[in-house]
Amino acid sequence: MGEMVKVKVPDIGDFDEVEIIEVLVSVGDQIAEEDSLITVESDKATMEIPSSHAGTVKEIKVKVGDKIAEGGLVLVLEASGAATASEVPVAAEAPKEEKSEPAAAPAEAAKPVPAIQIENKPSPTAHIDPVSFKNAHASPAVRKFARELGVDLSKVGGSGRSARIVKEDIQAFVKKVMTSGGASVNGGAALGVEPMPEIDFSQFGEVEIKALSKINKLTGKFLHRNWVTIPHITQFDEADITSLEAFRKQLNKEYEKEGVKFTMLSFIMKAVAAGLKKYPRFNSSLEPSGENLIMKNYFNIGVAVDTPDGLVVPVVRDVDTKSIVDISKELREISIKARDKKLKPSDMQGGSMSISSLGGIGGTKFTPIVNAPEVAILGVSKAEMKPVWNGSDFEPKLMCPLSLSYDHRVIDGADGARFVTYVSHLLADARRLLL
Ligand code: CAO
Repeated sequence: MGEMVKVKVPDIGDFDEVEIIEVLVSVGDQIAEEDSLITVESDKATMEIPSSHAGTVKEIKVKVGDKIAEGGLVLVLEASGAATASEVPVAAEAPKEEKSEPAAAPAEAAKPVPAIQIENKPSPTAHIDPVSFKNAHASPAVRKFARELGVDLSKVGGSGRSARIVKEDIQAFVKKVMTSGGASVNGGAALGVEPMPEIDFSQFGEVEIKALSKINKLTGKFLHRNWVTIPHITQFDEADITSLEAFRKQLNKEYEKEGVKFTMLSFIMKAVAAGLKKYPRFNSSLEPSGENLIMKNYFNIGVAVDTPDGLVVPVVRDVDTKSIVDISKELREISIKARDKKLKPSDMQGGSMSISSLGGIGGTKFTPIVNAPEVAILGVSKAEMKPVWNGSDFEPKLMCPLSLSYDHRVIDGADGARFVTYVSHLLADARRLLL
């Protein structure tokens, strides 16, 4: 029979007392030297305390939730091999890396430190449920490996004996997460939610695999990022464009010979530029640090254009200084360029805010996704004649649905409502666009 060894907590640096968040071994376990025994947590870090001896665990003297300090008894071990001491603090010797440290800081090098510091807070593995992690069937070394990689053991299938999780299972799990699209398609793992299952749809009927276009893939990535990282609010309104529509039709007749076609969008672009002047926060970008807003003094409007290859958003510059005639001409040019795939990357940069108009297609309302780094986008749907109460009668009015989505980190709800109301107000009487 081997010698009984009392395994105690070593010097754990500057911490008086730390909480045990995990007991990694059970009575009867055969453990090797350096296997982790418990995980402790201070307010700064979590650490695993390894064993200084190989042997069989005979008695565990601690449980999860206990507070423990240097010298506290962790367990009793029946040592195998050449252990002779009867009371050995674990890791009482400086870890190997410290021995090879240059002598520049001798005081530090001589001081025993926790053997493994696995993560500083905030922890990337914060979503790991400690109970299911503890209950997972895996050795201390495998647990340690999983913790280092931030893998939740409860999500890993075990291929070892009695479904024990082995190191290769964790490697395969990580590989699967990394190759299954990470944050793009199945961002589940990145978001800490279940990944999308891989389904063989051919079991339900005939299918065809069609590759996404380059534009589809690019816009998909950006839209996904914007959707998950920007707290969106969408504010709806309806603009009375009855008189504007009459004016537009009249202009179209007048400019027919010159080949200029006015669409509602040109007027809406002008109204949005005026809205940006009145409410400058809509013409800003949030610094990635989240510390500052970059306020812009230019008024460039991005326009979502539907092309056979997917959605692109060219930018019309200086809309505030351009006439409706010029905006209409430019809108036509960029739509043609977009559909002919002639847009340069610079044609799609530098927007203040974007407009997505589905008015020529149909639908009553929709919630557009903010085109970051912009902070707002206006969706326009198909105008319809509606009976509108004027105080004494219902009047037929051509009402155009507007959907303003904005980044709630930058824009408050009240300003969202003010902005869209202001745009509606301008569109209700186009003369105001001249002001
Ligand atoms: N209400 C009623 N009719 C409208 C309208 C509205 N809000 N907006 C446009 N129309 C009418 C136009 O006046 C035009 O009719 P006429 O020929 O009788 O004048 C017709 O619909 C077609 O307009 P259009 O869509 O070709 O032109 P546009 O200037 O309104 O829009 C463009 C140009 C490039 C924005 C548009 O062609 C387009 O690509 N839209 C799709 C944008 C998109 O996909 N957005 C989704 C992004 S989010 O996934």
